[in-house]
Amino acid sequence: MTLSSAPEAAAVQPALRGSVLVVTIDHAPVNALNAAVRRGLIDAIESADANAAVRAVLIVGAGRNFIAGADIREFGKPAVPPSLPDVCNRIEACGKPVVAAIHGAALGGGLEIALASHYRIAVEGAKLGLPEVQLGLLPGAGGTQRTARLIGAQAALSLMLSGRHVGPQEALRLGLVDRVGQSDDVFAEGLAYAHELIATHAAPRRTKNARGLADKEASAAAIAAARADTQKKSRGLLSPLKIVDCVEAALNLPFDEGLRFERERFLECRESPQRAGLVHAFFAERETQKSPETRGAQPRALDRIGVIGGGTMGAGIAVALLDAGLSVTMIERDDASLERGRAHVEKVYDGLIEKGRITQEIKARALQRFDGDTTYDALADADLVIEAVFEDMAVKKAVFAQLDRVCKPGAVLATNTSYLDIDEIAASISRPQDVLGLHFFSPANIMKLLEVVVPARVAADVVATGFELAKKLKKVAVRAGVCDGFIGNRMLAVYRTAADHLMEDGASPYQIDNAVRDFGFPMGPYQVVDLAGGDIGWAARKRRAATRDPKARYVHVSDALCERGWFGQKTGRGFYRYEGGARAGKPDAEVEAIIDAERERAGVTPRAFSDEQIVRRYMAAMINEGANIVHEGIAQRPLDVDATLMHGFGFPRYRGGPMHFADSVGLENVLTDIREFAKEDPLFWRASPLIVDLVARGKNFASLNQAD
Ligand code: T1G
Repeated sequence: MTLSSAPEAAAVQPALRGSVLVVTIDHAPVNALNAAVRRGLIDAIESADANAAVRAVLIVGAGRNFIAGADIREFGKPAVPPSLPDVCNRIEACGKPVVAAIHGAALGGGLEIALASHYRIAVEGAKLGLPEVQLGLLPGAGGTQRTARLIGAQAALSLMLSGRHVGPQEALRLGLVDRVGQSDDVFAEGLAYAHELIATHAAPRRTKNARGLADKEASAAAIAAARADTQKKSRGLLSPLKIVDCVEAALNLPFDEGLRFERERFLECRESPQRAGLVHAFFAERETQKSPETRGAQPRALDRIGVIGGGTMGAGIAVALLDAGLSVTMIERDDASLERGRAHVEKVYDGLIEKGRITQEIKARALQRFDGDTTYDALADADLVIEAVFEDMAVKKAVFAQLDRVCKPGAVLATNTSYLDIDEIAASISRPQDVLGLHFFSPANIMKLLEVVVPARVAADVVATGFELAKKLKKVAVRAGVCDGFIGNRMLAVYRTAADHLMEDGASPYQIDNAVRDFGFPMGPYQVVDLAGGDIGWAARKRRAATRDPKARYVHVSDALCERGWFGQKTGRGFYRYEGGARAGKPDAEVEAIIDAERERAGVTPRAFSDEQIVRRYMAAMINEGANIVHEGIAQRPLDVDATLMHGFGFPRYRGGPMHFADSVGLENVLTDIREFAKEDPLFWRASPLIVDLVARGKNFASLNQAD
């Protein structure tokens, strides 16, 4: 019996090409720096130093990227030597000139490897950056020390605090790279550069000796400015201020002490719950793209798209499609409505121009791909049609009847409905297998979340088409089953009710908003109501009135405000007063008087709540409904709920979403809270069977996230 098996290609492949040792990193899918790659790099550099025939070293990545960074999947697991800082220090200490040739991503530890090299060349399409801050970390392999020395404190802080990617030309201007290749053949460009260095007898040029911090006064000023700005903006995040401290250490300490300073702070960040939350968010928003349908079916064509309706949603969806380079035909019922629809689209672009986000030219180019019509016949060759008309079943069915009549076989017919029964819409036409829910969030060209709602009879390739569209629109798509509110709005209704109960029991809406903002949301629930318009929730409550459990507690405060026409910002007052059209509202004594009257009517004796008590109830309600949604199969996994709440409802990313947060506080503790609250209101606080089962088995939500 032969034991041979195809040797797995080594993660790092050194090969001598003349007098250049070419070190190729080959670790799919993105050349992340796992233990094998780190080991292979050190061995390659050792061999270069030991071999007199080697006169230069060239480091290059196989596949589409140089190196994507440290292997994020290793965090939280026992460290395996060699550490990345050791690898970088070993590269920098090499006795032969080391060239890093960059294509695709050189991010985080990937850029740190390049910075530890002596010379750097990038080719078109390369993206360089230090995005560790987006993972709750900081560049922990010498990046804070070398980047500041190479490009100066201000540029280094801008790069590390934003986590943004820079292209080859900007990298050249900053001094991150020495050359930009003439061709996109990264290997040839890198080899040519290495030969040139040999021919000119170039010595190793160590970044730790770079003089970017020579102007101590300017550097100190840049650090002070960054610290002040970060204190204002970092909103509870741990790593940004530590990045500033590390750059200050680079200014004031010898290199090796600066490395030690950086390493201590990196480890503090790596062990923090914020890193765990942000890394979970990173993987969750990629895992949601995987569903049984996307694994098993090919998407249909997506070249010509129709949008029915030119209102706020229709226009926002049209802009999202145009921004993705797609062609859009908008259908409205008559010329005047169509003109209004086009004006809505133009208004979105003009707003972005006003903010300096885009140029007139980008708007003009986008509008070249936009046309409109008042007859459905214009959609005869559309690949996909998305309707965003009035939220009324009869209106939607009439639209789908027209689409059924004119659209070509195989066209995907999607509804943007927020809550109507998509199975009922699908059953109303001859091709239910082509009907899908694509639930955008307003403003549709900005909000990343797209709920792909899967009716019972839809074809798998239609669902795959919905996910493919999300990828083109650079949105986070989450698969949702059909129910009232799908995933996000269904949860919102429940945790908003929990807030209403707190309000009637004694907490003011202003205290609730403040507590929720301190938890990390950008706005509290009552600020959200005032922004979106209280009339929307009012209509939903009236719609649900017929099916609401009469025994369920019902707080009338919101209805009382709506009955007065106090819908929020658009009417100048809601829960808050917006004097002179101000966007920031002020608490309103009249609202508090209404709340007192409602408490009296309900026979409630108000009691005080701490912010911590408010957040525990708010989160317990959110987590419990999220568990029900997973239990019922409306969401595939807890991580799908996390991605939905983070990308559509402002859940703080560093907490990883409600289900990850529940695991971090302990599911048994959440269940204990729910059972405690159920003593006051057993109907509202019914523990989800999923939570009861997981706690009984000593499991958590993460155990349900494993790829099936
Ligand atoms: N580690 C492990 N897996 C990674 C990874 C990483 N760094 N980056 C991507 N993946 C996986 C990803 O989960 C997906 O897996 C597949 O690769 C394709 O990813 C010490 C500590 C590189 C621009 O933050 O920005 O270095 O779903 O869908 O659109 O200072 O991935 O196929 O199973 O995103 O072509 C810093 C993170 C790490 C870069 C490619 N680096 N990655 O985009 O593909 S911390 C980052 C990205 C660090 C040091 C510190 C992008 C990309 P699967 P993808 P893409």
